[in-house]
Order: sequence, then C-alpha cells, then structure tokens
Amino acid sequence: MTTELNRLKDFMSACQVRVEQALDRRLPPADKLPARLHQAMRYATLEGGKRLRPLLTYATGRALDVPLDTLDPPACAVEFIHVYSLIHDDLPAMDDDELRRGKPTCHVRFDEATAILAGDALQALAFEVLASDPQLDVSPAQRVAMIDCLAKAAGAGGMVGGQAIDLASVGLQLDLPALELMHIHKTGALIRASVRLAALAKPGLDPEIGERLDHYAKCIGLAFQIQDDILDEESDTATLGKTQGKDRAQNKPTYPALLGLAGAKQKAGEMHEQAVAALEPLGEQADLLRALSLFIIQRRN
Ligand code: GRG
Repeated sequence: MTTELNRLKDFMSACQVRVEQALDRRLPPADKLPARLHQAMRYATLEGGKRLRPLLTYATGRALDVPLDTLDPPACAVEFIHVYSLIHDDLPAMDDDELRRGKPTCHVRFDEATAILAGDALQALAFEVLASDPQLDVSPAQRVAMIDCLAKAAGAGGMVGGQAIDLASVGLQLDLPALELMHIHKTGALIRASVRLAALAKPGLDPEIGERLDHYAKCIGLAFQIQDDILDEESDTATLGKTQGKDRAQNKPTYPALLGLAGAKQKAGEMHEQAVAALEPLGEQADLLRALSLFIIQRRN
C-alpha cells in the first residue's frame, strides 16, 4: 500500500495543479463587472481545499481510460457545487462560521448578500460548464445525463435535502440508519456524483462496472463523513474538553456519539474495505481509487 500511497501523492499533486488551472480558466475574471461578485466567487473557489471530488472524477476516469482533458469540465462542475455549498453552509443562517480553508469565510471577507450571490452563481456556473464547455468531448446524450446526475445530486433529493434533514435533526436523537440517511444525502450524493460523472463520460460502459463504481462511491462517502466526525471529536477532545465540542454543544448527532470513537473508526475501516472490494473487476487500473479510499479514512483534515 505504501507504493500506492506514494503514487496517489504524485497523482493528487498533479491533479490539484490541473484542477486549480481548470477552475481559474472557467471562473469570471476578477475585474469583470460586477467585480465584487466575481472576486467573491474566485476567493471562495481558488487556493484551498483538498479537491477530493475532482480527484475522484480524475481517478475514475483513469480506471476507465477516459482522457483527463474531457474530465476537466465535470471535475470543475462538482467543485463549483461543493464550494457553493460551503459558502452557504458558513452563513449566519446556517452554521455561522468565520473560517473556511484557513481563511475568513466568504461572507466575513465580503458581506452576506455577496456570499449568497457568489454561491448562487457558482451553482449556475457548474451547470453551464456541463452544458456547453467545448473541452467536454462527449455526445449530447451524455451531456444531458451528466447534467441530470449533478442536478439530482445537488438538489432536494441529494445534498440540499440532506442539509434540510440535518437542520431538522438538531436536538433530536437520531439512530444509526437515520444518521446514515442524512449523510448519504448531505455529503454522499456529491461524492457519488464525482465518480458517476466520470463513468458517464465513458461511452458504452458495462452497467455492472457502473454499479460497482457507484457502490464504491457510496461506501467512501460514508467513510468520509465518519472520518469527519472522528476528526471533529478528536479536535474537540484536544482543545475544548470532553463535553464542549461544537456539534455536541449544538446537540448534533455524530458517529462517535452513537458508536463510540473506536466503533466509529472500525466502521470507517469497514466502509473502506467494502469500497475496495467493489473495485475488484477493475484490476490495477483502479489503484488510485483504492488509494483515495484509504486517504479518506487516514486524512487528518
Ligand atoms: C448549504 C446548500 C447547502 C448545502 C450544505 C455539504 C453541505 C451541505 C455542507 C458542507 C458543510 C460541512 C462542513 C460538512 C461536513 C463535511 C464536509 C462536506 C466537509 C468539507 O468538505 P472537504 O473536507 O472540504 O472536502 P475541502 O475544503 O477540502 O474542499
């Protein structure tokens, strides 16, 4: 696995440079009017983040022999949706956060109205890119399928619906299936779309491979969220004392709260194993996807 992790590190660095340039090229210039809106879009999107979702798109493309050039537009589209969700999630009406990716949140750096509009515009830009970016070398039917996939993942049946379930669950005692359902929508849907968009770019993909990739994506989506809860729990315990973490202060349900820290770690490991098992027919070509799954449960931020 060490070799795979080293290869993943090289791949991640190359793709991070690649996606940074691809995002930059697709964002409106900072001096184009209305400049404040465009500056906010660029500020929130560029120079930050792990770019996990674009990496998944590129790694899936690698597994299926889809050219990276064709994957730049879908990789950017999922990241634009992700950044819009972060901007809106940080607003005072939602999580009311002041820091994101190590810098002031968009509404703190600009203002609330500009942050709302920047999020809205990034969401629209994601669909514009899928609809008309000339670099996306696929048939019109594939383009429509990609737009449909991202719209469903982002909307009320996916990420936004998950956020609504999350808001409604504050103060409630969720059991494990209810917690899982929330995360499958809130963070899982976009992670699944990141993989699926690359699969949709492959003409004539064997449906069984498509289903296996979808199962992989579902498992790593849950593993991602469990690891997120574990990192929150560990940083709360380190910095605030055992009973004062933000999520617990807001009485939000988490995996460590339901399973204990050791139980949550075990569950993350099980999700990783299931994810890797789903990739079996893809052989070595899926090594980067395997390594990304491991990265998800080993990440420290
Ligand atoms: C407000 C429309 C709307 C949706 C919000 C996904 C979501 C729904 C909000 C994100 C809030 C959040 C911090 C969730 C926890 C898990 C998560 C998505 C963390 C951030 O994702 P990373 O770690 O972030 O991939 P980077 O910065 O690396 O891109």
